Amino acid sequence: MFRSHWLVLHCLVWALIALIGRADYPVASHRHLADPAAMVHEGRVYVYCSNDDDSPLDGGYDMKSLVCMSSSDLKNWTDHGEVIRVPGAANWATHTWAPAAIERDGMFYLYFANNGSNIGVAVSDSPTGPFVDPLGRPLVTAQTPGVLPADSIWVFDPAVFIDDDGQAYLYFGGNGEDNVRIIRLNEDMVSVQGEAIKVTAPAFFEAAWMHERDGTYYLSYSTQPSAGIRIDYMTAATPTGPFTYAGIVAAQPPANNNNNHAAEFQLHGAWYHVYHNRFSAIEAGLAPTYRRNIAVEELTHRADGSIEPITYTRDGVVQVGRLNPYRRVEAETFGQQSGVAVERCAEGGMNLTELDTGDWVRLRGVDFGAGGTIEFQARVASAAAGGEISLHLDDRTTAAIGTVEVAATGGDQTWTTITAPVASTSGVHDLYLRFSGHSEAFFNLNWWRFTPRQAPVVLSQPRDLQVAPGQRAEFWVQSDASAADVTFQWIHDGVVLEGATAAFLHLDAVTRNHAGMYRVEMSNEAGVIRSDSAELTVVAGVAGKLVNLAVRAPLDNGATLIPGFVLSESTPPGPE
Ligand code: FUB
Repeated sequence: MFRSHWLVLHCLVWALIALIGRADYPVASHRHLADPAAMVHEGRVYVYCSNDDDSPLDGGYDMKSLVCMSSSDLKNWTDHGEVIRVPGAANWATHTWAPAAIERDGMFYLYFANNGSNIGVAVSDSPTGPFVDPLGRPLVTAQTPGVLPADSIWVFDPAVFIDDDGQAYLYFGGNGEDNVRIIRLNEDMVSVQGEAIKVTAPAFFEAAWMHERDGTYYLSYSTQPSAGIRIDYMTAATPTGPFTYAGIVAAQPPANNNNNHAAEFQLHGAWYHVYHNRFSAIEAGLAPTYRRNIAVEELTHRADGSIEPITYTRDGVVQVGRLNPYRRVEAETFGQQSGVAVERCAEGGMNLTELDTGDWVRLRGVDFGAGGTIEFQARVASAAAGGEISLHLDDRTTAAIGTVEVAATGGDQTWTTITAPVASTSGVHDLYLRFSGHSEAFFNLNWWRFTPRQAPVVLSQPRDLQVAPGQRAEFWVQSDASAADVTFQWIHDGVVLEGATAAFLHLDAVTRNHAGMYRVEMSNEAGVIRSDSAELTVVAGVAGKLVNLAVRAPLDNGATLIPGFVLSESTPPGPE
């Protein structure tokens, strides 16, 4: 019965793959990841996941590490590798399931489930770790005041949230509708305050998650198998309730199985839903139960604050930003791939490895600007006979715009930078890096970049924003200048903003004093360029503005064209 069920599903998925052509699904196809938790920090979303590649294929969730992926555009994802492994980083723990992470005062706190038994916390000064347990014991156990009494509670699946007043909360629990728990965290984020609060959620199974929007607190969770393993939600006017059941965030995803786990997050003004299913494993012909993968969809809040149930797509979300090829691009950043693997790099971060002839990575929406390219640089290491990287635009079978030869460097972590001339390229393209070589695993790639032909230009201008008092505003600019050369300086109504020296400008909790004209100056060796000015209007009861309109249209070559717009959200009238 179970086998025939999977056979039907397998056939359906293959039919789907044939239909979707070049779909962007899932987020990371070179790994198996599950239980995603999102943290947005400085214009990127960091998604922390259970590392399903730790588990035996034929059974048991034996994950002992957590992996982090991040993206600023939701199409190209950077693999940061394992950010914690136990028991090394927490010697009392045997497992790392279903994490959650948050930043406070420049430190990052990662909460994880030690299977269903208890919850630990680990700390780092970087969102990508390494994270280490500061306590030497779990943070929350069944003995934590307020967790019991409970009927067979799973003390797991933490979600962490900091409210506007600075109070932090941990949500957790599983296996029964009376088993949701909320406990306050102290300001140190590694100790709890008082007793856990008991919350009842209809058909609650696991995967609690909290997001707040316009003063409404959304507690989402996975329902029990008998209720369809959906992501349902409740709302409240405070982070601790009382909660009222409000409906469905997302049905059981296609190509999934016996659990569902999701998180909601806001990036560049729009909302998203990141979840797991078993698409990659089914596609690869693997037993899928313990080999999950993550995917992202847009999340829409209706005018009354309720959530529009997720529409599952096979092409993911509209790209929200372009990739700048003139700043160093980590090789472990890509949208799609075939045959590659990642590993820790002796120079820091990760590098691409296990390359075989025919392997490739695809970078989505690479903006070469108007000025054209002159050279390609790559940081490579090769213990073997070397090989080559060829560069292709829009399709991996198009004529190469350049090819760089890689010679042996003396070791697979002995790095050197090589260059090759490229045909001048401008405009926005998908970029394929295709690998070939003279032996197996012929070289490793740490990073790459293009050199522009002329002085930098602004690729994306900051846009006008209308924001209600107390809301967050975010301006963003992109130039084709290389990261190493360029310096940013934001200016508000002619006044230099101290410390505003990044491509993003975040203004938390805006007041009317923030209103006015914003521009950024970008300087490099070639001179200074000035962006257009964008206006920030601070007004209570901002009229409803378009959020996340995307139009999908099939193209002749099998790809899908998705022009999209992301504007600021509406805010109901109210006092300042
Ligand atoms: O990954 C192990 C468990 O599966 C998680 O803790 C649950 O949420 C379910 O996804």
